[in-house]
Amino acid sequence: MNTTRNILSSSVALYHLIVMMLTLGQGVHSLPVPTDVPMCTASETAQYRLTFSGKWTQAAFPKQYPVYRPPAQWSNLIGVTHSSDYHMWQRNEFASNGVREFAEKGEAWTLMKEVEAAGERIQSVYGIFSAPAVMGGTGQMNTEFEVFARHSYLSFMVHLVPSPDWFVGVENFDLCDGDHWKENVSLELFPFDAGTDSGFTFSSPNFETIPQDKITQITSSFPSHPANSFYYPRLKHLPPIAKVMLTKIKKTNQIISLNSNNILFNTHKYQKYTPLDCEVSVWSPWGLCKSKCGDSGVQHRTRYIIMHPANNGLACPLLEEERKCFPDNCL
Ligand SMILES: [Ca+2]
Repeated sequence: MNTTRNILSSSVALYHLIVMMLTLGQGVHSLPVPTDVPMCTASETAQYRLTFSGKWTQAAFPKQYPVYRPPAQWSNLIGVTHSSDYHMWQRNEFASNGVREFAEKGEAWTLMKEVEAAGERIQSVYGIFSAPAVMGGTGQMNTEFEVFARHSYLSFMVHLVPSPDWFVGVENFDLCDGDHWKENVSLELFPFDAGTDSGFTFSSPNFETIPQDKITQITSSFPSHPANSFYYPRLKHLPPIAKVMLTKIKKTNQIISLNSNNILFNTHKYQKYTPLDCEVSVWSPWGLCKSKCGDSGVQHRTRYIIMHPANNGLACPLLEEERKCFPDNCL
């Protein structure tokens, strides 16, 4: 209900802060950077257009798909351009407080303060940018950013709404390739767990993880618990839940129209529809044995449907069973 409004108002505030920080960031690129990685010898700067596409459909992710309060959607995108010694987030490492707040609530303030502090302290961050939220599981957001030879790395995050502490993103992607800038890059994105909230499903109530876990990738079999919203034991791999396209553009203020026909996503690896098998409860205890005195009778037990099948998943088994019995007490 309020989520949409909160996302919108925070995105407006975010732009003001970003403008301020970019202003503060002037001159940062002239400061020394570490020399333990191959230097990027490409021309000084390059400008990119980033297109984020949500692929979070009910067809691909039928289990517990959030349809209301709030429906499946994406937060703002928060991105950073930086040198190799900075990490916005890293798999198998602990999330910072800023990453935690963003992964849990889509709130970017603390994260942006951390990025700003890193820029001042170790001169590893050149810029921070954002793209507006996507109101739906599918749909696109676009933004542009600039990289420098000394700050050629991109990292970003987008929070899944609703979710306990789940996000997608890119960690330390180098746009420089020796002496030139990469022209077109498309990356498939998969969900990550920030390790700070133990909720299993998209709409789980807050449940802080104590002690904090490391950031891990969520797969169709991990966490290995049937209650998890991404647990699909029939799938070897989850389909990508989002994609990002990075396209080098001419450094002008004109909007360059993207010819998306030139960029081939590798969609054929994945089924469009993820089968979801029926899940039923355990059997109830056997009921009363109904019979006439001296005769054998029948008794019943039942079970109920926990999850209805979807997309050609296995149908539900029988929900009621009967067997012969002999009454203990004959009146
Ligand atoms: Ca978690």
